[in-house]
Amino acid sequence: MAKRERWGTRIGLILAMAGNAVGLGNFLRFPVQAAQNGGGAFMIPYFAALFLLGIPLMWVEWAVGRYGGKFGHGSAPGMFDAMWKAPISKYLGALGLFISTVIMVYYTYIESWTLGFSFFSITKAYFGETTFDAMRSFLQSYQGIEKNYFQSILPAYFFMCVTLFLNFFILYRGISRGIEMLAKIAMPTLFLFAIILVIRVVTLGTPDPVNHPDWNVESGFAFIWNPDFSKLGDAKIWLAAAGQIFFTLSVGMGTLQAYASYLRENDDIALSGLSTASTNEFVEVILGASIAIPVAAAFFGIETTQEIAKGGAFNLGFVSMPIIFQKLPFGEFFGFLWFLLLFFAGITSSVAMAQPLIAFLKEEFGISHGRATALIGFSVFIAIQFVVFFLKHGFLDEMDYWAGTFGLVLFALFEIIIFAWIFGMDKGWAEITKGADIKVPKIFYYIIKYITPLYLLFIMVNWLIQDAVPTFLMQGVKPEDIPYRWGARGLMLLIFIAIILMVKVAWDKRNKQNRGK
Ligand code: LEU
Repeated sequence: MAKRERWGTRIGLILAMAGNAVGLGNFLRFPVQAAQNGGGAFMIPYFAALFLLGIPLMWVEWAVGRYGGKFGHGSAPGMFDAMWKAPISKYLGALGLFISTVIMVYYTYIESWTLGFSFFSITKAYFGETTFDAMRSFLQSYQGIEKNYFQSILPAYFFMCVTLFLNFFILYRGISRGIEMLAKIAMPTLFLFAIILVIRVVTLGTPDPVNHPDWNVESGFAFIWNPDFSKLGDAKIWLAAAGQIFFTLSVGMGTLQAYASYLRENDDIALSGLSTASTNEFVEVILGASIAIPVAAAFFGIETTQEIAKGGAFNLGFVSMPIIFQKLPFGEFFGFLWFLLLFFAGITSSVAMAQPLIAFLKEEFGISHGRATALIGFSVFIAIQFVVFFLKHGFLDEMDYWAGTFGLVLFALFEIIIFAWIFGMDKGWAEITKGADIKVPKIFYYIIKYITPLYLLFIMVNWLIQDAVPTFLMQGVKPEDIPYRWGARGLMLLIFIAIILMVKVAWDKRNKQNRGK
């Protein structure tokens, strides 16, 4: 077996894992989800999901990854196959490869907007667009949806190319010289930028005491942190909270496992996994929660902030934030920090999403690192064209729904059943605690074995009853978008079939070789 790459240092590994988890989800998705789901009402199911789904799955995925790595596998098909010798297991693993690949395609495009907008901040390009309509129109003309400030999609296309190039350049340099190095630079910078922004936000007070004495940062914090028990009966909020935990921690997509596969057999995973989850949560609920919502509450009031959040995932980050920057002294500088912070958060996540596929091509097909990276870079470049040009028709939303919301839960359900019930919880527990630098509370043995799978099952059943049919039939989708949405499904199906076929070919080849021996 060829010698596998390794992480250079422990701190590098933890930063890379934290970089994988900390992403646009922490700064953009989280505030929007919290605001859409009633602020304080959201946080209770959120923490429940963190302790019953997020942290247990974090440990499981590190264990699955380190175990698979022992057999030379950095992607889910091989990992599942190592834990469960049944023909189907590698195909269930293929789902993991599919999810990370699809997310990579649309996520890098959003990430590239942040790079663009950091440039537009420092050059004050959007200064003068001071109303919601004007700023929305700026964003939409950048995205090629209308013609206004930008007459073509070229600037967006340019930043997309730069972003893709940077991603694949880092991936080309490999685990420790590429991904680890990036994390060592990007993560501390991200922290610094976030802290500067938080300080700026909390010192804002009440920007307009005469006309709007109750519009202030405190009201924003109160909105998020005053628990609201009245809405706990609403299943939607529980599902949204679980979805956010999945997305933000990067569980259920095969990327944490891929990173963990570069550990040595006796390296700790208990403490490292917990550190990763804690770092992510610190960034999300302390830093992420202290920027977009409080600042919007101070300038627009809580009601409008909730309206903004309801207007979609990008309204808060790309529309309302730039309006606020224009009201601040040195706003161009704070805007630059905000969007560059998002870019760093994004790129440390997007490289993780390509890693399983790279590992797959190298390990299961014997393709060289350079060629595997180039091949995937090229494929992502082709696929991203659809996202860029059909953005207006919901292409990105469709991919985000099936891969980034639904797929994660389904994959995690398969994974935990294989880990806790087929591989077996006793062996699984031994894996999690092997080499551990902390004592993992025994209660997690039972949580992983019973509660997490049941919780996931509950989510799936709820989805089947409530959402499956209307979503599948695209109820509520604009009629003119339906063909494009089907197009997105077609593209995803194509990617899925391609991955399944590759898995089949790789295993057929391997079986033949084994028989020949
Ligand atoms: N965990 C990442 C984030 O919070 C997302 C994931 C899809 C890579 O942005």
